[in-house]
Amino acid sequence: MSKSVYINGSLVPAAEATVSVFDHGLLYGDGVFEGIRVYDGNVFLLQDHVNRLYESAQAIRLSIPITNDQMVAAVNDTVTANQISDGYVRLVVTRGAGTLGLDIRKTSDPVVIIIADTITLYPPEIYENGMPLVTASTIRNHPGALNPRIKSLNYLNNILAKIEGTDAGCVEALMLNHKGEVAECTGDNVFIIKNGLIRTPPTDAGILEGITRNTVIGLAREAGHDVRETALVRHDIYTSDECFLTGTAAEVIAVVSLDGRQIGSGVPGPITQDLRDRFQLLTRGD
Ligand code: PXG
Repeated sequence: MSKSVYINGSLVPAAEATVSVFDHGLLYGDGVFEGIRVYDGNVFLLQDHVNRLYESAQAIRLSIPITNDQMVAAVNDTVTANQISDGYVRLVVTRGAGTLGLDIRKTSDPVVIIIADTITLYPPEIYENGMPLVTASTIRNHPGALNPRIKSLNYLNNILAKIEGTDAGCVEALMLNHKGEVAECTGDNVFIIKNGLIRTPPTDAGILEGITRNTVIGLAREAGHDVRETALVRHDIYTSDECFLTGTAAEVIAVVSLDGRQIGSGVPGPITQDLRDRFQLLTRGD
């Protein structure tokens, strides 16, 4: 079956879904996006992702040309048209084509793109054994420069940190904020557990407010855990009993070392495993 992509109101064959070389999304990273999972034909937490997309757009003064409800319907239609039962949706809104200059008034209408595809996950061994992590020297964007709460098309900050992780043989990298505190990873949020208390950096640490993060906070509280959003430094991770990451692609994944320091017993911990099981139950019902 050939793939079809939604672009500006219609579903077209993938090869015909094109944008202008003058699109400010390409020229300047001027746009916003979302990555969403499809489990068993259901687009997981679609409304939350669409809401975050509109908030990101609002923050960069990008007016999305369709309503929130139309966006939800368009995502579902694209998933159905591509017969995706387990996969991934990429929602992109660019500023649109314009002149060679930064002025947003000189751009035409924004372009809305929805791609439904398969997803590449971390290798299963990393889920079984846990993930080693390194701290990148690239710090997370200063919130006063480009707020990490905006899921913008400009991901160079994350890409530079990811390169450092890859160079060190890691699939993720930890990013600190401008104050030297723990922010997040390049595409995942961070949690630690110490003496049963679960902690994760607050949104004002300069992070994306992850939808998986918020879901896992809810699941952990339901399970009777105390979860606090507090500033963390690397020492807190080095000395934690358990550490894990959350994200749309990763779901819940254990971290077993940071910068060569073993975390806890060096294997995925029991609370992490329980939260992973609860998350899987929520998404897949098994
Ligand atoms: N931090 C950052 C910087 C992210 O980009 C997360 C945390 C986790 O957020 P969610 O809402 O997913 O729990 C992200 C998410 C991709 C891709 O293809 C990236 C993300 C999600 C899905 C796909 O690069 N980033």
